[in-house]
Amino acid sequence: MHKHLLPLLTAALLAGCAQKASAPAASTTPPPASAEPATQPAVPINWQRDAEQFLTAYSQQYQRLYTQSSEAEWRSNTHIVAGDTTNSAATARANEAFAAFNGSAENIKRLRELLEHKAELTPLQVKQLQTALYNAAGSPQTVADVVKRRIKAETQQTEKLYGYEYKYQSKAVTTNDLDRVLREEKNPQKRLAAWEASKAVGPTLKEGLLNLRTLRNQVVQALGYPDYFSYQASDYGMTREEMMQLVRKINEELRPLYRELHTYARYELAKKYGQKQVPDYLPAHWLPNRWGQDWSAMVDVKGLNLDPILAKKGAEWQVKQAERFYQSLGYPALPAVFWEKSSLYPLPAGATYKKNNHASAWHMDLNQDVRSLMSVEPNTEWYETTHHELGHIYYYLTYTNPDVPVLLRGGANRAYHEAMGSLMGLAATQKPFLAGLNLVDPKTQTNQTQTLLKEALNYVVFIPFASGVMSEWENSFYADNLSQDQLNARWWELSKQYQGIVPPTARDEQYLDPATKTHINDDPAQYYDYALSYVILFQLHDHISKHILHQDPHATNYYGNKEVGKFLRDIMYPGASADWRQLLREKTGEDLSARAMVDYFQPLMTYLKQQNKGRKYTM
Ligand code: X8Z
Ligand code: ZN
Repeated sequence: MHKHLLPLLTAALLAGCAQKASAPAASTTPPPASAEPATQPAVPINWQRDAEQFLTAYSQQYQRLYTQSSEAEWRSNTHIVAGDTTNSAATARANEAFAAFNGSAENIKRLRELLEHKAELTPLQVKQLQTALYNAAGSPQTVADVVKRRIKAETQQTEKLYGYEYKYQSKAVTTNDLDRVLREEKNPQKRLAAWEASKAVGPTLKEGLLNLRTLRNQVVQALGYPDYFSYQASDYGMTREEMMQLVRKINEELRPLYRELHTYARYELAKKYGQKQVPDYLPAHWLPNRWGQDWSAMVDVKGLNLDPILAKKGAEWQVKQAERFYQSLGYPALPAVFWEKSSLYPLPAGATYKKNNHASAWHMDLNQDVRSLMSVEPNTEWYETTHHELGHIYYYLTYTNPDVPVLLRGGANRAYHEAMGSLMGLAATQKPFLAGLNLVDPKTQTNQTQTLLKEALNYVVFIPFASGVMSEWENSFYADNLSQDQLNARWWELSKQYQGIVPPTARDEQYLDPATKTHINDDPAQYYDYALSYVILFQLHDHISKHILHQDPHATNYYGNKEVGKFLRDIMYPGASADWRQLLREKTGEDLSARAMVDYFQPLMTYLKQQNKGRKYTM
């Protein structure tokens, strides 16, 4: 694959020696001692100009190979045919080419060389070079064979996960079907069967996941990272320990509220399922979500139930409505390519192929080709997810501008990227918003405490899952080399400790329940992004409500407010060229903190304590 690199590197090296300095920063720097023979007049190297030339050529190649990789991945995730190897072979080829470029020894050498002259470069150049070096560590060609095996194993793992045929009541079903049972079914036996069906994919992924752990760790170790978890945390400018400390702190801050919710849920669900004994820990199949990460379907707020409204409007309406919301804030209409090339809805019955049914958003070419992969059905969960995905899409479109170089077309950090659309999802479920759009009757009295409870069952309940179970498990898995005969035991140990959830029946090591979560397989060691994104989301929402809209954060209507749009666009615009800590401080006046999230739900504490009076607390 070096054929792509040679012209580029030659150009960069030639430029490095032949031209005169012009920028002031560089002209004050003496040339390296070995650069010129003593007899020649010393021509100072213009590091800024050299870096610029290198980055221009590098970025062009990067964008081209990135696009080819995206196209192949898109195909692999939207057309999964059991036993077919054409897609996976093409994807492996494209990803290998991209990896070979990113991790090429020549590029790494040049990046390091330029970064040695950091002081003479512009901050924007330094950021780009650091990003390129970070990318290189994902696929260093000093261990080309390991990288190649990782790529192959990753493609296979995704195909296995999404090619899997789930069975419930001896019929083939989708995960949407199983999720519906878990949201709506009252019969505990049927719930148990659906929950177990949703976990049946786990064991098929065990060998692949263990192999991926080794390969992922080995790849980043080649450039000096201790393990894959540390590598992912370094993207925030943090060590693994710092990241774990941060997510543990967030978890502790929300723990008192979670404890109340947990107690409440045990008693309410026991009642609902006709159980006389209230269990100390929640059986996993009682909860309206496969992993117990969102319990909001437990509560119906009279007058605010979106499901019947959405059912009438249909799946397409939700995507269009989400677009309208963004447009109302001043964002542009989605480009034609989004509608032409996205895969937004479940496959028709009888399709001869499968697709990745977890929602995602794609910036195909780091330019205008943006797409989303979803399986939207008309219900509250997908309504929020649709807003979430369009948040990614509008983030892509906003930082695709002349001031943001290709290499920095990413979020201020990964959590920002997750926060934007989730924020819009929250805003799009608040009563004044829904009333303004005539989706609910503004005159109907609705219960504010029930509304807040439903929100807590979504946002608060998520925290111990994301910052506790997922992050701790992956930390053990990648950094502490969790023993392969402890994988499931550790998972359930953490679920009990953080979520207060236990498996319905013994789940020994023949199962691999963590692997049923897509991110464990294809978005590794980054799930704390979502925990942090919720924290940031509430910080942004708090600021928007109080300082832009002058509305109660519990009852806002963002719709049509151009100032809100400007606030969000200003955060999105610089992409990863911004310093994420500085940006948060600038925009909200605060450092990253669960303060706003805790405040938002504080009114619920009194209510829950009252409800839980006399009940046994077990966490
Ligand atoms: O995975 C996602 C997004 C990916 S773009 C749909 N989320 C997490 C999950 O589903 O587990 C959003 C919130 C949590
Ligand atoms: Zn997302």
